[in-house]
Amino acid sequence: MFDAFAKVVSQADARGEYLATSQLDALDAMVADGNKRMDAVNGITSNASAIVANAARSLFADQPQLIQPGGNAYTSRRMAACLRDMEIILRYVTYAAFSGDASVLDDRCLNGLRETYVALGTPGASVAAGVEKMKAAAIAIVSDNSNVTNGDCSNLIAEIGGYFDRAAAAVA
Ligand code: PEB
Repeated sequence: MFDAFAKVVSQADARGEYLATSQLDALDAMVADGNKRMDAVNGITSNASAIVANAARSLFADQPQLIQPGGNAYTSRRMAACLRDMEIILRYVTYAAFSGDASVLDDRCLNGLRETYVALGTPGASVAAGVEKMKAAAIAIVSDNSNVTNGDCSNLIAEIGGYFDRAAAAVA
């Protein structure tokens, strides 16, 4: 599990090289924009329940077969497992956003998840659709610049969107 700093160190060490100026500049920019990152993570984290619940509701509206008898989220046990899975994925996306690196998401959440869903008979494409709905809600929260110092967050928003896309692609 890396953050952006440890990742750069690890890559440089693997080549036996000093940190490159371009790498130092990139990390310098990340530090300079650190408050944006913290605000974004805080915004997603403090709205996590609503993000999950609304995404699930929207997913079941689009794919009602999931909650009909025989569906993959039918019975409260499976519904609970589904909401829990979405919550887990969102939590790891917030860790990746905080770290500025996807490795925590990859190593602790996505690795083997596709195979798990295949084994369970859970439709990965439906999970991916739910993740994309969480992405839309999270990006809307991060993009809302009321009550924060306004600045350009386009890079950060693209980065965070990328973590959701990565999670969706891992199970689709
Ligand atoms: C992954 N999900 C399920 C299980 C596991 C995971 C390991 C089996 C064990 C259990 O039921 O608890 N666990 C989860 C995860 C990590 C982890 C992400 C990462 C660290 O440790 N059903 C649907 C939707 C979808 C869904 C498409 C969006 O209809 C999910 C939610 N996951 C779902 C369901 C089950 C499940 C288990 C329904 C239960 C499957 C079953 O028992 O039939």
